[in-house]
Amino acid sequence: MRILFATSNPNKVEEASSVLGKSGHRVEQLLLDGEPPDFDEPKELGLEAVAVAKIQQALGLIRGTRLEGSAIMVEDSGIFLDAFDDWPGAESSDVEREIGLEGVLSMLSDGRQRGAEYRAVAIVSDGFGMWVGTGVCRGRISDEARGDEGFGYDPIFVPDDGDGRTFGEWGEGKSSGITHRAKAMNRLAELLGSPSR
Ligand code: ITT
Repeated sequence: MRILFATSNPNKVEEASSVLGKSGHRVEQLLLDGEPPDFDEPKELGLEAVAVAKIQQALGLIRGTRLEGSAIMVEDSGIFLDAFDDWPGAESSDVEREIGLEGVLSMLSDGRQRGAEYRAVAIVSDGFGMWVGTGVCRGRISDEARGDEGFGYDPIFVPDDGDGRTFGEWGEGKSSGITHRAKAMNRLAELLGSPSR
């Protein structure tokens, strides 16, 4: 199935394409007039509500165009810190922009617990059916930023299923199937079944 991914983040497209490609699906970034769509995101309501808002807006934007009826995908994700009661969650990109990774590290510097997890909620819809896949990648926040692969919080996130390196140091780790996004995409692949529909 051809799936148009409504996201502004090329890293997400690459990961989704690699996972869903194994099940025969083709993932392309949804561009309207050459640009990824911009969504209103009710971040205070959490990842799932944001993902639902994004898919509704994306389907609305393609209604009446030649893309109507296409399979559209959206995904919302974030990092959840144990020490701060699952903050920043859906606000992860804002926090990253506002205080940076050094800001996050300094908030944890007074001996607070360093457990954390990435979570993702992905939705595919063709305007009739709707399929939802979720995934969690458990880990901890490193003492310092290490590596420059990946994006976002990867230089300070050490996955439990890895070898002690951050995702920033261990780029292949992002394609090993252990990430929140890979798990959400694999679940979607199960739900979507064979690509012949
Ligand atoms: P779209 O909304 O356009 O899809 P985005 O990057 O803004 O792209 P989100 O709103 O879902 O995506 O925000 C996700 C943020 O969570 C992202 O900017 C990072 O700060 C963090 N994040 C999520 N998944 C991540 C990953 O795999 N590696 C590193 N940081 C991640």
